[in-house]
Amino acid sequence: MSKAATLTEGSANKIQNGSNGKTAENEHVVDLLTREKAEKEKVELAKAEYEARRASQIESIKRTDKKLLREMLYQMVLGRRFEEKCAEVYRMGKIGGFCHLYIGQEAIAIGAMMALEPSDMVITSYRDHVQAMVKGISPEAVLAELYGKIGGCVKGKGGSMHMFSKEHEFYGGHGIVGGQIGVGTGMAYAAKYRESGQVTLCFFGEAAVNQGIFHESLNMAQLWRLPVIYICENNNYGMGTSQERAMSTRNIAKKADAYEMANEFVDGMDVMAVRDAALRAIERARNESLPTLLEVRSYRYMGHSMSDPGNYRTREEIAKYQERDPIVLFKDSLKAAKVLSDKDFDAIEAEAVETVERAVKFAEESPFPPESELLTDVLV
Ligand SMILES: Cc1ncc(C[n+]2csc(CCOP(=O)(O)OP(=O)(O)O)c2C)c(N)n1
Ligand SMILES: [Mg+2]
Repeated sequence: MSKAATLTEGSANKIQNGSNGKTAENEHVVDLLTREKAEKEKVELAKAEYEARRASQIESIKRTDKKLLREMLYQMVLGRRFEEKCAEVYRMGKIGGFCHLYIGQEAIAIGAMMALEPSDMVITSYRDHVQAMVKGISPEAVLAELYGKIGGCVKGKGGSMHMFSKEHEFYGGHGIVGGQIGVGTGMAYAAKYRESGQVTLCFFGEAAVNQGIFHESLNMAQLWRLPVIYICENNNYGMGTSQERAMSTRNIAKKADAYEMANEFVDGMDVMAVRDAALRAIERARNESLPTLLEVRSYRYMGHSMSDPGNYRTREEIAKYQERDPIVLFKDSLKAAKVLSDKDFDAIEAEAVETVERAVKFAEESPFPPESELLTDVLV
């Protein structure tokens, strides 16, 4: 136990108020105690928030089909177990290159994407494994892609950051921060031009909105009334840089006001809140051919990528967000609404674990691409 932790609050006050004995060591201890107290208060606040959130989530659950609710929870649990397995096999050297995990952010992909029609289109950043699976690419094909194997969704040539499937209307997996905002806007333009009726969901992180492409795209989308939904996954960090250090304003959703575009702030820990906001935006896109910007506030539990030791934030900060874990929250709400029992949850958990094990077996057994694949599907 640290020296600070063994001190009582009274002795800390004494240190703080004492007129003499103000040593550098004392100041250090006071600093630690103040920080510790502030972090504890944050955790208490998070617990209270969690309860309020649960009450509103239950209301939304009551309006939703039970089979769909079960599937949503399954997809969230599958995403979590899949990503935990990715971290495990990455450490074993099975996956090479970059690997950005989505743990903590599952409510965004599941809430937004499960409100779509299968023919709608999705594009995202390099943090793309869970989105790929929710769009219908099998866990086997996603994991084999991570392994660089021929059974992967792009024959092992894309890897972690470049999941793609035209068949599933999933258009990547992009490594250039913000690059997909321009491409997603073009996809929505194409859908409108062809009168296909498709809606485009375009995901990106909060660090991407400081780039010109974000503003150029939003301007065009509103001007040309494009059926696109921009989803900013605000996890508060762009690699090791917090939003506070990089952005003049806290409020990203409001940036759309500059283009007279509809916008909403959404709680990214609440899968039903994400779904409800997505449904409103999808209706606007489909029926009025108008874009929306959703700022979904969330948090990633793991580092930026597997090689990030995460020295820029405290353990307490991560714990604060884990108090509001989106899967636990949803599970508790479903139980409180008497939609699912403990036995149902166990079955969901078992099914997810089994699916991940099947994916591992497939990825392990799938061969590496043969030499004949070296120059196919690539621009030369
Ligand atoms: C144009 C460009 N600049 C810089 C980078 C390096 N880079 C990779 S990820 C990243 C942070 C992006 O953060 P954010 O958009 O918030 O997404 P998150 O990783 O949090 O999901 C940066 C700066 C890049 N890939 N592309
Ligand atoms: Mg971010």
